[in-house]
Amino acid sequence: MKTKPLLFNVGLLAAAAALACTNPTALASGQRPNIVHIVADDLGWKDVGFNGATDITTPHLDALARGGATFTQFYTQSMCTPTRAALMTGRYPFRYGLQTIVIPGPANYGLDTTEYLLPQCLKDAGYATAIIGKWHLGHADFKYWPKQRGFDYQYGAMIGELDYYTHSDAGVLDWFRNNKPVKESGYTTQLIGADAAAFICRQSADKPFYLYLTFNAPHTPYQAPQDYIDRYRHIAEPTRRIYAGMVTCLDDEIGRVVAALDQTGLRDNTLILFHSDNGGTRNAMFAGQMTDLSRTVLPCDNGPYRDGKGSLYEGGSRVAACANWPGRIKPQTVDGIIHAVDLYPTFAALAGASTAKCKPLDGVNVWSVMAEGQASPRTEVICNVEPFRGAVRQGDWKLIWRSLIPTSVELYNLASDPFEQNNLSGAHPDKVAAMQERLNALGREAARPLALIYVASVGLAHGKPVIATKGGQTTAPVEPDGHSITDEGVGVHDDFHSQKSQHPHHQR
Ligand SMILES: [Ca+2]
Repeated sequence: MKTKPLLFNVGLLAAAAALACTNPTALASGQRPNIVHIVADDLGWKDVGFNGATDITTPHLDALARGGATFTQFYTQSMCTPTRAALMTGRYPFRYGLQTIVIPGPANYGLDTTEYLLPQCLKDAGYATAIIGKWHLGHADFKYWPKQRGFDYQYGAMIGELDYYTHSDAGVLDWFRNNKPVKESGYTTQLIGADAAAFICRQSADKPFYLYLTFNAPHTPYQAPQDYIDRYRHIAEPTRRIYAGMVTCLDDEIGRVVAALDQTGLRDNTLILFHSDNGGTRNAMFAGQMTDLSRTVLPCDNGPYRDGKGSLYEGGSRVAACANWPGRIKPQTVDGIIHAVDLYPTFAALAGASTAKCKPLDGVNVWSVMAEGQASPRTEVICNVEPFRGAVRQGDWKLIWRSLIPTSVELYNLASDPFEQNNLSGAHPDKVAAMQERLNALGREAARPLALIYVASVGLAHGKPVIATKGGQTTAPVEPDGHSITDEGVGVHDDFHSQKSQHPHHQR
């Protein structure tokens, strides 16, 4: 007799869901899938339950991972703008000048408008396209904005870092819907989740959609609703406590999106892919500008992987990732190598879209890797090519080359040494030389980094001289502990910076 009220409640819930989210014609199997592409921002590799987090709970992500594929070698670039450019173009960012750092707020450049972007490609194939969340591929000119680059619908931020409640950066509002400023209250993670669920409810079953759902969480500044922070009273370190709340809120909003797919009957014909855009921040230089780092212990945990965001070590670009599509993706752990550039041709193939308008793609179709765990067609990853450093992985071997003085060359065998502790460059001079030549060849064809051009133009502009005066000193133009753009280091210097912000969660 206990089941009767339960059934009644389930019926009520179903009726409420039907009212909230009606979808009259459910999709038949075999149709082109909807794609919900969820990107987290600066999430630590180990800060999800499915990668072994013990102090942060992510039940919705864990359920997606358990029912689908969990990826152990899913690579991105090591920072926001380069990764997002790789996703949108299917091409490495060194090809069009976005390989170095991110697009700064005051900068006026963006992703080359001659690139044929993923949303353009899918839209041309009949998909509805939406970006809900963060863009960070150009904001100073409308020609760079996502609505102008193939997205039918846009909601969220254009730049890289914003206050979760005021939705602004340095007093400038960075919150838009379809290019129009939006002034509203709310926590960005929850606003983004709610808007994504509403978008899904608006879709018709006869037109597939691509939803690029790019949360700014858990990027700096470290802010979370108090009730989420209160769930983590057992975490003593205050920033880690807030960060844990941010991650669980992100997880709840992903749960809301999955629920919307269930309610609309679209779940069975929807591929959900989740990944971070880069590793968790382990170096204060890459922690954004809104957080007082003198008072902050960097909270992200990349588990055993070396270093984090901004670095060419694995912690910078080997990210938490999983994919789920009931009946189509086999539940298992997948070890094949996947890179962010591979998503474009993979999604295009699923959508039946033509990539003929693309410039030469670096990405390859990895659907058999994702769905079946087959051997990956990708055997090489160009981690990055910059004028001052580069890294390449070929098979199990990875070369990290710092070309600044002092130079350094490191060679690791990731099969036997995935945490990059034993530099074997001295024992394999021929391999080092061949991999250096590969990077040099790519360097010769690389576009000049737009960030370096921008910074040089700002730094060398003829401005007001700064001269000390009697009885006082001028303000130093660069803070004593400041970094130059090329000071991020490759090799020993990365460790120097990251060790300054070591914390107990980070295990080597
Ligand atoms: Ca990021």
